[in-house]
Amino acid sequence: MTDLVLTTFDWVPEPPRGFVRDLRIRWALEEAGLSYRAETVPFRERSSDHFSHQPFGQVPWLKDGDISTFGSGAILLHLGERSDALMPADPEPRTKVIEWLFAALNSVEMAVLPYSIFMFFKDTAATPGRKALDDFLDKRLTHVEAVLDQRDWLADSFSVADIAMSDVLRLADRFDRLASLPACRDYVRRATARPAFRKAHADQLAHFEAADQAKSRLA
Ligand SMILES: N[C@@H](CCC(=O)N[C@@H](CS)C(=O)NCC(=O)O)C(=O)O
Repeated sequence: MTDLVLTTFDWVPEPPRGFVRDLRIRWALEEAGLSYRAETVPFRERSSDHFSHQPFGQVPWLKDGDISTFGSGAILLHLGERSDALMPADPEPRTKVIEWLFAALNSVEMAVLPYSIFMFFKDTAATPGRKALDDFLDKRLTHVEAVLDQRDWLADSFSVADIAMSDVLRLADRFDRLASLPACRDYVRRATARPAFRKAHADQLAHFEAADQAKSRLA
């Protein structure tokens, strides 16, 4: 029996499908060839047990034997420790992976996420706050573009940093924000063409599709 258990929601509405962060973990597990089992928690009601694993009532979290860890970044790091396919053991390239993993989440996702919320709600009013966010995001993306123009992957080879960064950029791309950033667009294409991404993405979509079918059988 596998000792890796990934927890995600039992169901989510259509818009976030294909973007729920369990995808990052499924992807890493596929890249590393680690078998796992998916478990679910209700999307609608968040229990105290759910909060005991993920203190914000979110997903994903991963159980690895007796260890339970939440947050896609922490989980990617945890899995990186288990597989050279995700993070090299050699200290120099490993440090590069770690810094870029944090940069993906802390420098890029922190700007892409609020932008995506505005776009999702079609809130394009040119308020000062929105303009500041746009400028901030532009700067982050322009710097990532310059880096990706020089190399295929963020560290020496594909790693958990690329899982995080390409998934973050995928969200920007969803709202056409990479239109003038060809290196970012190519990077997202390169990353999402990987068989491990395709499998992880298909598995997430199939998971929520099965939930729809189960719901309609009960209706
Ligand atoms: N920093 C967390 C964020 C987790 C997160 O935002 N999860 C979303 C799904 S992708 C969620 O659970 N949303 C429901 C909610 O916030 O209530 C991570 O990287 O895992």
